[in-house]
Amino acid sequence: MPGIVVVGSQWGDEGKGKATDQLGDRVDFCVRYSGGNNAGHTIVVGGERYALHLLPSGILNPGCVPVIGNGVVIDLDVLFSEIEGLEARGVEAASSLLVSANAHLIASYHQVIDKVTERFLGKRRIGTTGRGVGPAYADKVNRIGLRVQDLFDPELLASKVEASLEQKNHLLAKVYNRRAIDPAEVTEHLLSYADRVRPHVADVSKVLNDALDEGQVVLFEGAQAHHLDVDHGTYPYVTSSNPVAAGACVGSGVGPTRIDRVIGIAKAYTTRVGEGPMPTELLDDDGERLRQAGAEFGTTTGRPRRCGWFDAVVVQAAARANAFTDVFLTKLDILTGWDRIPVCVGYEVDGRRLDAMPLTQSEFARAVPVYEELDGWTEDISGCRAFDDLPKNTQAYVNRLEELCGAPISGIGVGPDREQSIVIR
Ligand code: 2SA
Ligand code: GDP
Ligand code: MG
Repeated sequence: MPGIVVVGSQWGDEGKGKATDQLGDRVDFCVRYSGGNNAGHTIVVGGERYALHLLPSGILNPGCVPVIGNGVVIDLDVLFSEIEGLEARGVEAASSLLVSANAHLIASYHQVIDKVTERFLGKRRIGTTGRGVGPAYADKVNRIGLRVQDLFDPELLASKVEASLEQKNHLLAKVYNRRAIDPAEVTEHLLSYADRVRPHVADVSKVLNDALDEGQVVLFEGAQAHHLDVDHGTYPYVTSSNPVAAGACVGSGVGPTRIDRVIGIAKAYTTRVGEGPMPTELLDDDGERLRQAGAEFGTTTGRPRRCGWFDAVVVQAAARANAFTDVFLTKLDILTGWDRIPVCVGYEVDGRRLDAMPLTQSEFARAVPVYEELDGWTEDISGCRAFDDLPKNTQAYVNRLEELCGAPISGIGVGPDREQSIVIR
């Protein structure tokens, strides 16, 4: 199974970091293919917690080559402070890192635009992470983006920054009442990284295709999730890239026939951070109880995550569009202690019963969940390492979710640590 994609099946923070890290000792290359440092992927090894934003989670496994593909937007300040942070903790992060020459850069002005736009939107804001990710992708699509390779052509970089800022400074002054950003300062700052970036730049598409030809294992680590995808998600409340499994091909330069396995990561309940519809959201004490039990706060921003019951309709849609071969179910331990656990199996929209997501976001925003209630359990399951160790009601919960998701559950997370997992198949 040489080409494997890990993808979020809900609205992010399902535990993709942990799942990726776990596969890591069998993986030769670990590739980030979309998003930027809006992501926050947490890995816990022997009680030590690592939060990665830009580097692939496989980096904690010696021998696994970390790769940043062309589909990623890179904030160089974050990249190098992440590398330094890991090295200070004894993780050799930089030596084998490969970065695509075609990946785009996040400049300081992208962050400024991200923040002022959100403020300007007011009630209609997206709830972004404020890291400049959306504006960097907007420049990419507008063909005024800065790429890694531009760091090695200072004149080209300077002219691109100037061109991009001409428009933006106008907007900042006239619409947002902000002072102009100096293009020379931005260019100089970016160029200060050129010598450190140079040794990492590679033809990522060629490296990965050669590795796959040799039978090596390449793991593509999705950031965010299916329902945050700019094409398939709950638009406009989405990120500005393609986290879906197909994005692994676009964002790294491998063809679809090279992907053998697509693992959907699904949390045993639902969370979302930022704005946008979430039918099963609990705005009462139950939501707070899930948030506290699951420590549901943004890994990047610290924002409280919105919490609710498992929405099988949402996961089913992701399973279909990403062709999940299997599902890794995470944070099952967090559900310990409830008498009954509701699971959303459909919606009611304007008096109609739906078994799938409605066609329009206007309808989805009005969707009222239809719940099926399953029996809960009280036993601590964090020490379980085999499916048969789980209490009967927990097994029944997993089995029902598997039926509803439309893909076999291949693993279960029962705690944040690398060791706290049950591998089923
Ligand atoms: P952006 O910043 O333009 O990508 O924001 C657009 C939407 O995408 C959501 N988004 C995320 N959702 C969940 N987790 C993310 N990463 C961090 C984490 C989030 C944090 O691991 O916890 O720390 O707040 C992530 N990144 C982007 C975002 O909330 C917007 O809804
Ligand atoms: P990602 O963005 O999908 O990688 O997820 P995050 O790292 O943002 O959030 C997931 C959180 O849940 C992190 O704090 C993980 O350490 C934690 N986590 C992952 N899997 C499990 C699990 O099975 N049980 C528990 N209790 N925590 C988990
Ligand atoms: Mg996260």
